[in-house]
Amino acid sequence: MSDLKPLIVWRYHDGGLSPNPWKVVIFLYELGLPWEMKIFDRTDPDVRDKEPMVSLTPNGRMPVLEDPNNGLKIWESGAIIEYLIETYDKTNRLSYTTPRENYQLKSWMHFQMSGQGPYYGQRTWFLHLHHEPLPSAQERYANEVKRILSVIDKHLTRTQRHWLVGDKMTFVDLMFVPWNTLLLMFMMGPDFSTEWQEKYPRCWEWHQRLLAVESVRKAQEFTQGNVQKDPSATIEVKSVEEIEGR
Ligand SMILES: N[C@@H](CCC(=O)N[C@@H](CS)C(=O)NCC(=O)O)C(=O)O
Repeated sequence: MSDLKPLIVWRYHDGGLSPNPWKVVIFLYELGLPWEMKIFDRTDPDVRDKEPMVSLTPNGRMPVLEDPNNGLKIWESGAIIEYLIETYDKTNRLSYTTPRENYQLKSWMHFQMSGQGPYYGQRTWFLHLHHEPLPSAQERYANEVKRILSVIDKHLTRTQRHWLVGDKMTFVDLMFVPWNTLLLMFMMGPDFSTEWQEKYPRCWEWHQRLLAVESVRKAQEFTQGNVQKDPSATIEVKSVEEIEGR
């Protein structure tokens, strides 16, 4: 893949912890692709109405991927990951082509995109960003986070497998990592690790297995390295315990 031109991932200037761009970075490392990151300044109120954003995405949310090897521009992290797998995982190392497994992969991919991402995002919003405290909304999304973990835990318990689909790590396992990593950082707080291990042990072990994967470690180092390099963009959040009065 050394003759490839570097792929470009766009994200906002927001401390680098945005889970959806982070998710794409895992795949760029995992597939051994050359890449670079470009950053939009979200303090510019017109950034979404100007070039290059208007040609990249109609939605104004990140990530966006540009592939200079064929001129494609793709938005929505799930679509980006499907593209990377279909284009650059030529040996299907991270996927299956058999119909049963292929559609199971799609089911987990859509569950990550429509279940985990939005619910965890709302948990973050109502805990740290909403203009007034709304304990009922904070609680609803904390319960949804736990429900998502329990879905994964029950599945892994029932199948007695290490991974969500089949008997190898696939792209859908990797897709869940950034949001689950952020759970302990600022969505549920570090103390939640005890509840996670006790109530959802299979899910906890699966997440630990994923954290040990080289591409996951590299993507996390890259993400956290951005935060350290750029203290002005670090997200300042109160602790979960402080907000919930624990
Ligand atoms: N479903 C979209 C969600 C994209 C999204 O919400 N991205 C966040 C960063 S993780 C963003 O751009 N936020 C900026 C904003 O809300 O203004 C995807 O997975 O790509």
